[in-house]
Order: sequence, then structure tokens, then C-alpha cells
Amino acid sequence: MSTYEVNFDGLVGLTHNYSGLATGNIAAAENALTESNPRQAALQGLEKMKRLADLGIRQGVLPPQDRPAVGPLRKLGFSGNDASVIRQAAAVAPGLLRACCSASSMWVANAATVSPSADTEDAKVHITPANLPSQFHRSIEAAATSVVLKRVFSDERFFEHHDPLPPNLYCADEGAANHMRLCSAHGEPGLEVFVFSRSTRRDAPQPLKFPARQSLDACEAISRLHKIKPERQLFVQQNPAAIDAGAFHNDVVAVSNCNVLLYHEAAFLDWRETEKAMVEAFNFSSCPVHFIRASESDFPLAEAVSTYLFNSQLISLPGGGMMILAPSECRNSDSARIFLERIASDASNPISRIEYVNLRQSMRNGGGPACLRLRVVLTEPQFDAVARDSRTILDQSLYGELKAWIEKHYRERISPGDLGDPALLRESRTALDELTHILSLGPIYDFQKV
Ligand code: SUG
Repeated sequence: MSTYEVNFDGLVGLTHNYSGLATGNIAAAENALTESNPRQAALQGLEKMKRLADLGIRQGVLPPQDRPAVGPLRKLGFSGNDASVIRQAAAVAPGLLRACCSASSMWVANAATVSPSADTEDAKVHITPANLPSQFHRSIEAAATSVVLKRVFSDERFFEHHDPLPPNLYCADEGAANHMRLCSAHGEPGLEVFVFSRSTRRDAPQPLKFPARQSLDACEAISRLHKIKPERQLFVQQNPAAIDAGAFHNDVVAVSNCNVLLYHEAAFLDWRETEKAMVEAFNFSSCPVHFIRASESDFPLAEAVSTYLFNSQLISLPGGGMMILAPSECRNSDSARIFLERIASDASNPISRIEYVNLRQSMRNGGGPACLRLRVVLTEPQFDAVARDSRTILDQSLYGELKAWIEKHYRERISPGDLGDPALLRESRTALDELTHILSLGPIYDFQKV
């Protein structure tokens, strides 16, 4: 049976802005309170999806969330009609309003952890939405993420949905950004690698400057819920020094695809031990692991964080071999470009091609190519069910409609002061309502249900 890794990308929402909300995310802090261009952001994301679809790689689309998020503002004591809630929040709690306006649901690598049916004891695809409790603006995503994922992956014969873990730091879960998978081919059983950064149980070193977002307990809980066989799971600690250098998620410093792991030597607490543990745990497969490791002298960690090289997408090409889809910031950095070219010219690994993609708008908030996609491995019948149950698989006509939809509805400029304008909520809801028709999703937003 054919099996595909489908990248589902988050469409950038209409309120895309720079509010510097994410602690430990250096790009977001540097660009705080500058002007954003939501239209350009959404088009850049859509072009990335189209590029991969044009290469014959199956590509999905996930809708953005309803922002400004009026519900959380009401829970925090603002009342009246929606416009009045927004005006009051803008006047007395602009920080809260900014958090409720973030378009951060675009980074769907943080939407959920997904385990393919080849890895699970009941042969179902298991999905757990991330609870994201370490940053307020992200913690409000989980409930709507659940609704969307249940709608898109709705066939109960194939998909098992779990609730987000309880929303606290003990169970802090950032989804697929801290989850990797090694396998000989996407349809074969894999080793699920959970990368944690906080642990209450072990005497584990912690970052000193920035928050550790992913807990070991969350990783273990997800692996249990997903019915991963004990010998097919591995828990690895992220290096606190990498977090303090700005790698708030593991996917800022490591990316895997099939049996290739591309990473910076500073990604894990101990790279030698990590490689050894992976090789041992992966011994159920006859396939060797290709480690492509950047040392500090090859390519400094600071450069990895500023260029997001390891946040590239590492993709199996339909004709064989792999390609790296890197952010265009890597083309502009000599050390990143040289490092990537060296990988592509090294015949001992399967990577033969490098492409660059301009995601400047998202990158300014610390979100690169890999942050914008959720990888879902689907067998042919699972894929057919998804393609039948809504219209979230990108083809030429959906691309054209989404492009026209973005050009019709998105603003070209948002400055911090614009977030208090209730017109933005109206514009956003008009657009999202239309989007649910384009994607054949039916009513998924609370505002469509009243
Ligand atoms: O959670 N940025 C996101 C970026 C997420 C990137 N995702 C992955 N690495 N998978 C975050 O830090 C910035 C929003 C703001 O500041 O307005 C933000 O939330």
C-alpha cells in the first residue's frame, strides 16, 4: 500500500502582527511592535505550499484561528458586545489584547503530535493537539486546534483524536516541533523521538535565561496515549544551552526525515549519547541512520538560530532522494549556504537538492518553513478519506481560490495600534467564514455557530 507524508501548512491569519509575545524567541523579540504585512505573509506561506505541490508532494492546508480571540478576553473580565470587548481591552490591557490577536496558529508544527498508523498498536493515526501552556497567546489555541483537526481528519476508522493534555507546565506540550521520527520509509514502522526540555522527575539541567517549553511527562503521556510500542520510542533531552541561545523548540536545531537526521551538535544534551541511543533503538530496522551533524566550527549555533537552517523542511522527493527547503535567510548567509551546498554534494547521504523559500514575514516572528507545517503520514485509504471529507488538499484550483481570497481580504499593514480597531475582527470573520466554504469545512468557528 502506498503511504505519503503529507505536509499540512497553516494559512497565516489576518491579524499577523509583531507583538514580541514569545519569550525566548529572539526574532520575535527583535521585531516587536514593528509593522507587519499580513497579506504578504499569507501569500509567502501559500507559495511555499504551491512549490511543494508542484514538485508532486502531497500538500494540505489548515485554516487560521479566529482572532482577535474575544472569548479569552471575556473570560478575563471584559464584557459587552465584541467591539466593546476589544475597545476596552485596547484601553486598559493592550498587552492582553495583543496576545489575543496573535496569528500564531499559523505555526502548525505546534498544533499537535501525530503518530502514523505504522507506529501505533491499534494501527490508527493518533493525534494529540498541543496544550502550549508556556506562552499565554499560544495556550488559547488548543481548543480550536482540536476542532479543526477532528474536522479535517474525521474518519473514525482511521483517526484517533485525544484531548490536549491538562494545561499546566508539568504537562507542557509543544506538539510536533519537539517530535521526530526515524524510519526506513514513511509507511514502515518508525522510532518516535520525543525531545523534552523540562523534567520534574530527573535531575535534569535547565536553561537559565529562557523557558523550557516541552516536558518529559508530556512526551511520555503522548507516547502512552498514542499506543507507541515501548521499543519504538525514545526520549531525548534538548540542550538547555541551545534554548538559551534561542532554540525554543527542538525544530530550530534539528530536523529528521526517514533515516536522516540533520542537526546541530548543540541541539541535544549530549550528541554522542543521543546518536548512540538512536542507533540502538532503531535496530529493529535494517536501515542505517544518516547523521548529518553541524559542529560549532562548521556552522555556529548563533548562525543556526539567526538563519533557521535546521528549520528547513527535509523532504523525500517523489522520484527518489531528498531535498532541503531552506529559508532564504540561509542563501544570504555564506556559512549557511556553504554548509548546505556541502550536504547536497556529499554522495554518502540521500540529499541532492537545496531550494530556498522566502518566508520573511513569518521568520520575523521566529517561524520558518518547518514551523509552518504539520507532517501527517497517511496511507492511500487514509489520504482518500481526508481528500473526500473536506477540501484541504492543495491543487491548482484551490491554490487559485486561496490566492484570490487572500488578495481580497488581507490588510497590507498592521501596526500595534491597529489591533484595537474592531473593524479588524469584522474583516477577519468575514474572511474566515468565506474560507470555510472554500475548504468545505462547514462551521468550525464559534462565531459561525451562534
Ligand atoms: O511560539 N512565535 C512562535 C513561533 C513558533 C515557531 N514554531 C516552531 N518552531 N515550530 C512561538 O514562539 C511570536 C508571536 C508574537 O510575538 O507576536 C510567536 O508566537
